[in-house]
Amino acid sequence: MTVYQATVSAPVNIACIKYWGKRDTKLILPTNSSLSVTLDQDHLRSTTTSRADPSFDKDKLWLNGKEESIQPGGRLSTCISEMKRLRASLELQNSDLPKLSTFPVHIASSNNFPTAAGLASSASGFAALVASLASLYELPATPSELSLIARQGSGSACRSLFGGFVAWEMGSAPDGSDSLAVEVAPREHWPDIHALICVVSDDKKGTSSTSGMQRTVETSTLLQHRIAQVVPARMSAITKAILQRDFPEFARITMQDSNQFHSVALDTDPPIFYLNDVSRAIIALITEYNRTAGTIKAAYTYDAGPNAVIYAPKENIKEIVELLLHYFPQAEPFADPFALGVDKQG
Ligand code: 2P0
Repeated sequence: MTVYQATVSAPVNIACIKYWGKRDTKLILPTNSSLSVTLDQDHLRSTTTSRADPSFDKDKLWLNGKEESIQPGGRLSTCISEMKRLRASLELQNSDLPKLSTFPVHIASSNNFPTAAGLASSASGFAALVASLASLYELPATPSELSLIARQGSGSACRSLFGGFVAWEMGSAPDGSDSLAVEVAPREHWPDIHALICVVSDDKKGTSSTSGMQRTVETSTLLQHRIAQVVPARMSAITKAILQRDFPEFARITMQDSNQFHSVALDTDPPIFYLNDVSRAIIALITEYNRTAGTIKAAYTYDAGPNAVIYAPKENIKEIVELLLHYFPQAEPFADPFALGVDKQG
């Protein structure tokens, strides 16, 4: 008997221009475009195996070994049914194909990074889920086409379908057909940039991204300014900086955008605080490091939590790790820098 099964993994991505706000919560259409770097270390990935079998009684999903319910109409269910729809249209074109679209699927997904790393797993998780179903169904879809579906699982997931430097173009179509991820530059274009993940706290965050960003959309006037006046120019400027491998410019924009994202969180009613005192001390340290160097040698960025991600050219990583360990000697996780690219120690 033929076994229909596929296993695919997808990496974590960290945004330089932040996604924060939806104009359509069901389709997950953002209020602004965003841009990220996909981390290419083997140990920061979600791996998903999908299997289709007519003997299964229904679709099921296991996350890190624990079964999760698939709510009808929910994000998981949407991604699975969209992928089945693509398979069904392929089967219509080629009647020799087995009718996998009619079989229930069992999906098992796991992350190889500890939850303690404080990294959101929804981006890599939904990207891996969609990629594994695309492989199972042998869909001739491009990463951008798959990103349309991963986006409906979790917005940031659409960017994890590509490696390297990736933009999520917000699009304007009401049906979301042009809200997708595109490659800005492959990883090989700029292998010198590394990322250092500094675990400040592994506590579960107080406000989830999904509910936090909606509160921001409903209450923050600063967000409206950000959407209209700030992000479009930053998207062009950072794309240019990436294409020109201009680190100081890339870093300046990345830090400004992290700061503005946390400002719109603070401008939300009631306010949302993701940074803590240690996060702010790291911002001060990197600022001082750059000031004394007379040039920008490192960029910090923070997502919906207190943990820092520091982007820097490879040659600066060792110095930055030593600096962090000097000022935060108790912060043992700094000793394990996750380098982007060629090696673990930067
Ligand atoms: C980002 N974040 O661009 C931003 C920066 C957090 C801060 O994408 O509701 O988990 O699933 O679409 O993708 C977090 O948002 O939210 C996020 P949903 P998601 O990476």
